[in-house]
Amino acid sequence: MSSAWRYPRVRRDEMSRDDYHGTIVNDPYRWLEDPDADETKSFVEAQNALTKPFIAESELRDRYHARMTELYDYPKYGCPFKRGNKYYYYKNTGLQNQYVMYWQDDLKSEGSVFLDPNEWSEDGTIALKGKAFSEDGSLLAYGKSSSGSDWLDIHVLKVDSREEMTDVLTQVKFTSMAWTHDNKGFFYNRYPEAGVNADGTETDINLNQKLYYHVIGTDQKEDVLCCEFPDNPKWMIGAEVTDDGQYLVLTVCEGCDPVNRLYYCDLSQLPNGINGLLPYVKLVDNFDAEYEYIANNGTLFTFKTNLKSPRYKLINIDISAPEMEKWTDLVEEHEKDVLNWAACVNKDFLVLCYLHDVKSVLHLHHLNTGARCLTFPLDIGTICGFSGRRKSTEVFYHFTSFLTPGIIYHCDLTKETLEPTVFRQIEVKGFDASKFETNQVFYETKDKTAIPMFIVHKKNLNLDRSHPCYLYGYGGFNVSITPSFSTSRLIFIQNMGGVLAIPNIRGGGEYGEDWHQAGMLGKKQNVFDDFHAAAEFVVEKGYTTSKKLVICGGSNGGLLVGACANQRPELYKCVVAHVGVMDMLKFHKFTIGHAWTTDYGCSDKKEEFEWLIKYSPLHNVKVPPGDVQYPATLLLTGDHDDRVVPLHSLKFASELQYVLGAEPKQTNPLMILVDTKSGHGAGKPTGKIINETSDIYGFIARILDIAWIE
Ligand code: X97
Repeated sequence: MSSAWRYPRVRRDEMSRDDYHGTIVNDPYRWLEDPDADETKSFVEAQNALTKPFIAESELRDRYHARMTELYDYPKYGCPFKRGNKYYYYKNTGLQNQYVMYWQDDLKSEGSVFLDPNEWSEDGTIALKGKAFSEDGSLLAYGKSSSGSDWLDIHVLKVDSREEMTDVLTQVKFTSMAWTHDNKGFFYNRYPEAGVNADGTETDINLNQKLYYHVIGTDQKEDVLCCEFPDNPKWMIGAEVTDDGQYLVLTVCEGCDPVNRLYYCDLSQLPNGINGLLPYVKLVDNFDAEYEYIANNGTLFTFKTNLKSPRYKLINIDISAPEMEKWTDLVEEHEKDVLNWAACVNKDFLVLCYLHDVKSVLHLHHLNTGARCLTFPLDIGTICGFSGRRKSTEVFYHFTSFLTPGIIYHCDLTKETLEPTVFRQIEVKGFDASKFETNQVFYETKDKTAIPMFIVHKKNLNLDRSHPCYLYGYGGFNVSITPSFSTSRLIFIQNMGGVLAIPNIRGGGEYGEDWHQAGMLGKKQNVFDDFHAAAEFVVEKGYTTSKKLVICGGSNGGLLVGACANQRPELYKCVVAHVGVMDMLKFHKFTIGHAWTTDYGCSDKKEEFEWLIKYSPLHNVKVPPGDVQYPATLLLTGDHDDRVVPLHSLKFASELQYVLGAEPKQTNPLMILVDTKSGHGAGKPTGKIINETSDIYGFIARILDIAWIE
């Protein structure tokens, strides 16, 4: 490989600096925070002009693209769900940009197309995001989002005729959609200030979310403001109508922690209907715990909660006698497993999904006593989809794992035997699971905590340090990384001879709220230590060497790999950071970044500034000692990413190139790829997914000098 790469000249503004509690911190690329400035646009162009040819010159990139296009071309299905008297399901025939919604009269008949987002744009960049059928199933409210933005417009469809109503609601983000059972309208959330003319390229902070009620057939201007918290601009409002239609349950949160206030409103007691701020009753008026509505029989409510129960449990609260002393446990917290979700089905049953050492376990319980009736048989893997309702007698659940593309099970709960049947098995032509194996190991991290890790590779692998390894992590926000099927990673394993390693590092939800809390705020370094230890494990056991070790992460995981590369450049050969949070001193100033202070803290506070400055990727780039160089780096972002705004990656790329780019020993490239009409990930069209994964593995192949294995 030639010596240093010729990086674009990037202006440093030495006058841009901030005073954090007496510490002056330079911010020389502040000008990159303006996405509309010509200088920013030129920067992006110049960077893409360096990165795109570098990847295009990777011999493997086009083969990867062809293989991915071939292998990904298999029909994908979601669980059927019943609304009104129809069944609906999502299906992608293989390479369609967006999943299509189908409907059918019964499970035996053929489905036909009900709603096809592929018709909304040529390039598949308009996606369906959120939906809610009216109680009688006659109307569908659904969200349309463009170019991957979190913003959506809500539209309404007449189900029978599939005619579009004139209703279009704008300025909508992080919304609920909850119909009143009279089918007249629904509750949704809107940002009155930031939402005007926003398209997802702006970076304006999202504050003062409000809850509105929209009556079908009326103009959005007439919508009724139902709930707002002007004294608490960060609060967000979740709204849900109970199964019996009588109550509106409000869950108020102020960020990403699993905690919320809990309010309700008896909709049957509004003499003039919904015509103004709702007279809600406060059941819980603090952020001590999370409460999620599961079911109610009149005034007796069941909630899923983590109140003094980091692994979650079900409790009953009679809202006619709401004193906390009278709350009772319906299903107690498990001693080890985490209660992931719960659903009420078939009148008085509950389906409970637990996580046991990062693998799903599914049970059926009685709603009235909480007692368990049965455990559904399940392989080792994840329940990634479920449908079932209180007023329905059947459930569907979708199982997946590293080597199982998907199995949808159906269970008729009226049958005595309760034997689930395979409703649909997803097949990938050209994929033979018997050639691969998955193992779960537990390794010891810096402070001796045991961390689980999944390792996937070809059968009979020699542990001779010869294999490229793709180490993926997330490590935050109570998010659990569970086994799932990935065509792109299987190609890496099969055709690039790779090993996939996924450690379930702290900060995630794999073992409940304790696991999450052990990797946040002042303990965030645990997350990086767990990841470094995972890397050391795969090297020590002979799966790979540091020279062939690639670390990858997206979003909070982009922060993870950025921080890890800074801390241990000698341990990693290559870093792929997707839509990462890189400026830990300023993330709270843009779009919804303020919601992440629950995990990260905030530089406005002196103590928390001290945590953040220690690991912020942007602020910790240095030339490694001796002859060590910085890992080859590929940053990726999208111009419509309004979750983690692109400026994080733009500024980090600039700093990497400035600090390391002129070092003669730095032969590993430090590059960034910025996609257009692309966002944080949700709703990404298949064509873009295939291009992006081909670029990433093309980059990896060029860095690691990997030859294609047929
Ligand atoms: C978010 O940033 C989501 C932002 C909006 N949002 C909240 N609370 C949520 C929500 O601030 O959607 C929430 C929902 C699920 C999980 C966590 C929070 C909410 C809104 C209304 C009612 C109830 C809850 N997220 C993080 C993210 O994208 C991770 C998970 C969701 N990050 C990007 C974190 C750092 C990088």
